[in-house]
Amino acid sequence: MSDIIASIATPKGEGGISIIRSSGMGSLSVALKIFHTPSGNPVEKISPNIAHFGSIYDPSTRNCIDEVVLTWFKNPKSYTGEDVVEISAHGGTFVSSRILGLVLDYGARLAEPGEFTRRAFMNGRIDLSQAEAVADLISAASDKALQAAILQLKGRLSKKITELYDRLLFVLSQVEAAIDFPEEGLDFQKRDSSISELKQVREEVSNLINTYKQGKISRDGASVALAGKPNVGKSSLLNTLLQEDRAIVTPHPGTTRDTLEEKVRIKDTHINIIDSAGLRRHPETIEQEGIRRTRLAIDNADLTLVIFDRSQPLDENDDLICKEIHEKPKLVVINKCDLPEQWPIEQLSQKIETDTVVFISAKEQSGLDSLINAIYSCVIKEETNGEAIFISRERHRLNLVQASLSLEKTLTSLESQLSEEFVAIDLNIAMNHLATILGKVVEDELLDQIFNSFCIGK
Ligand SMILES: Nc1nc2c(ncn2[C@@H]2O[C@H](COP(=O)(O)OP(=O)(O)OP(=O)(O)O)[C@@H](O)[C@H]2O)c(=O)[nH]1
Ligand SMILES: [Mg+2]
Repeated sequence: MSDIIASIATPKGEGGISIIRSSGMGSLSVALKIFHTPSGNPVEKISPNIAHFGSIYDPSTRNCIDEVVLTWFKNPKSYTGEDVVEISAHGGTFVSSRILGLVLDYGARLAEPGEFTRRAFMNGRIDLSQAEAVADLISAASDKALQAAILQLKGRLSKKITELYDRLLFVLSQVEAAIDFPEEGLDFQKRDSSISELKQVREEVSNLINTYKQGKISRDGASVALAGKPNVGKSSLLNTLLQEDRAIVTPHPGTTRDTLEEKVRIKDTHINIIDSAGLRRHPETIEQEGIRRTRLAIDNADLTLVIFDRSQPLDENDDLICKEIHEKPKLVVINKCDLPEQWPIEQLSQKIETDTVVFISAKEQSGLDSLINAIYSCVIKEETNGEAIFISRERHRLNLVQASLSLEKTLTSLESQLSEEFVAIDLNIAMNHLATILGKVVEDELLDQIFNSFCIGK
């Protein structure tokens, strides 16, 4: 039996309402020690799922502390699957921590981060991928991220993984029957149909793996690096996209020394835009570290905006950036188009692919719509429809890759007529990897890692 946990479920600070939430067997009796009718009498009857208006009293002083609304969610029909009590108090920092203090004094203990959701998982209300979706939903910063999280929370991914698992289980049952009755073995027909089923499952697993890059972009946003020689207007562009003076801009080349990352929402998604030191040959010592960081940002970016200054002749530093960015996903941006042009665009096409070029003025804020459209179509490769199932977490990808490798081995064993024992071992490993995604087989350490990233009260 689990103990009673409690915490303030709403964010720190002052607000309209603060919710003190508790969960566990006996959480209602704890609440009823401090919750009374509006006139201060003990409450005789509480019904589940109904908001009850009343007052919180400190039993030691008989002082009224707040007027609140209490709701009891009776197990198993609650977020955690246990008895859950939510006290909605006035949203003051002191009053809510005072009420929490009373709940703790009368039998609860403070919840760890994510412990409510962890209990929901332990009690089978949700599986592990759905628990992860709760965290994703809370941190979602765009419609795309929100949609990805809600589909996962509603069990879209779990359903697919369960379906694949069950199909493997069916194959395994045939293989195990052959192990149990060796005189019969896997007859030709069953071996053939198992091979074809395993191939189909492997195909579906690899389709899911292929959704990772776009799924991750939906969840976390794409990372977009700004690159170019010093003074082309990288920081000005960052500020323009953010609509605030975030980065320092000066007329002196070499102003930005460190990387600076900010979130910008574009359409239904968001990007993490990274401004950094301009690349140039023969940098001063102090610039070298900045340039190392720029290269790192470009290496890790989903897209790099390669920026050129239209108002100054192209030089060896522009050549340097063209060379370095050669193989990377990029979008060419010509800045300072408000000033007289110093070179024809053809001059650039000899140095870098210029299929899509966007002309802007970061200073005058012109060309921004085209830039935003171009960034969007570079990072969002295909429009995912509402039905699409995709993965967005590295943990899921790794398990699917492992499952796929084990399926490969299973198929090789089956095709080369190896003994059924070998087939069963690899098939079991593949199934275990799928089960790990759902949290059916999972180490405490992994659970700690997942739930510790939650906020307290969730
Ligand atoms: N006329 C004009 N000036 C611009 C434009 N964009 C930037 N500038 C100016 O160019 C100078 C350099 O701009 P920054 O944004 O600091 O350039 P940067 O690429 O970040 O430079 P570093 O940090 O030194 O690498 C500043 O004086 C800006 O006001 C533009 O579109 N038009
Ligand atoms: Mg700068």
